[in-house]
Amino acid sequence: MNQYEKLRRKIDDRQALTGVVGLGYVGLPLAVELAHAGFNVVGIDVLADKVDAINRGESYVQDIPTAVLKPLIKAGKLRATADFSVVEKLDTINIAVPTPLRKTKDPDMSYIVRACEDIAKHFHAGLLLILESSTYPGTTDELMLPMFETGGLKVGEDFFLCFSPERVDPGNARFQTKNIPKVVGGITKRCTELGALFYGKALDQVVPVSSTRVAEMVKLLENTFRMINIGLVNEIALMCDRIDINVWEVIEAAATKPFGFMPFYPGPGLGGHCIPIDPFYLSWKTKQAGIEARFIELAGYINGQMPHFVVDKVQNALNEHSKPLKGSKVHVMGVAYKRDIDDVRESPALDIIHLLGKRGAKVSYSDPYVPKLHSDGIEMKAVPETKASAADCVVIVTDHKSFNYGGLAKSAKLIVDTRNALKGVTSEKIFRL
Ligand code: SAJ
Repeated sequence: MNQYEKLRRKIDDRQALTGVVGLGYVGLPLAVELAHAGFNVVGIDVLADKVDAINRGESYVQDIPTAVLKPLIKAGKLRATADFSVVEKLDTINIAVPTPLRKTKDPDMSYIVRACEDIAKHFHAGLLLILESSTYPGTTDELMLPMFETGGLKVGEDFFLCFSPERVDPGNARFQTKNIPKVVGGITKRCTELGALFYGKALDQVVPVSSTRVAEMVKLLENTFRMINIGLVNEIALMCDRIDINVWEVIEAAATKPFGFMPFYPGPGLGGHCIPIDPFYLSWKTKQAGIEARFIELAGYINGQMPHFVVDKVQNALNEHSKPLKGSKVHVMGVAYKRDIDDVRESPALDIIHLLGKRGAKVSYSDPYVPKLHSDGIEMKAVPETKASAADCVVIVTDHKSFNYGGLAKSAKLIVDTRNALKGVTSEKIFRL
């Protein structure tokens, strides 16, 4: 029996010992689904505190309650380690490590390279290896394949290599790892077959594609689509502001079109660990191939201008009340990159706070999900939202559902609303995007 047939059987019988490298908001939910499907799963992470928390059955990922994790740990279906030598016993490995951007907007491949180097030390025939981290097309075949096709091992015969984009949307109550269709593409047909068989054992729907590059590109199209449409609607907001049209009313009416339109909403800028990042993995790669990704660059520019636009709005609102921004108290409502989560990565609130400070404003913030802000040189503690009424101007940056918008509309002296959180409330003191 060859490696393909052996591994096919192990996966089919769920006897394959499964590894997940990177136990974050992607890796841990995947590990849990694989364990629920009956695989024996070993989570591998370089951070000891994550490994220890998981082995205590304590979840640190929003979408995986401890009540779901603990029984799997108790039953021995899932365990975590920082020791990569476990790879010698594994039959399958999913890699879900970060792929951030460097300050120069170039891909930071260091996490993928380190994970692959750690795996390569214990690599062996018979392994199915699947990269899930969002990255540029060509990563799997150009960067990973040569690291594993060594010592006579042949991909598609002795081991199997795939790419499968993660589509986790933290906090999404409707779509979680199990019911989000899973795209997977292999270096060879047999790689794709084994990847599809593997995911099919744990997830509701698998979408095999013809190659790793197609699978890599699928993810980038999905997130570039969002980033560019957000850039478009932000530009529409700048236009509407200039010709005094309520952009929110325009979008709401346009969204009644039952086909051929998808609403996006203007905002204070583009935050998060996917949308502002992934498109620049694509433009970095295509630039090497001699193609300028002009839409991505333009949308990146427009989205990047929104924090400046918001601070100008604050300055103009204060001006209407004969107050200079310099020396005024400005209170920021919400600093997470989007509503009802605690993640501040790439949050436009950070840029807005920086810009306000640079122009001499005295800045405070409230965010029930972010008690302390310790990022990008900002060291602040959240204050209760009731303090907003003491500010000369309040700026709603993240429209958490839990904020008391009615109370704010009554008590605040001035409000700049970047999210239409005060939809339908008319008042001289409210300035909208
Ligand atoms: N944003 C706008 N206007 C919009 C939509 C978003 O300004 O109309 C801003 C948000 O405030 C945020 C940023 O863009 O700062 C990104 O928001 P997002 O809704 O795209 O949320 P993310 O970053 O959590 O994106 C994730 C992505 N999921 C994956 O990459 C697996 C994305 O593909 C999902 O479509 C998105 O969640 C989602 O739909 O919630």
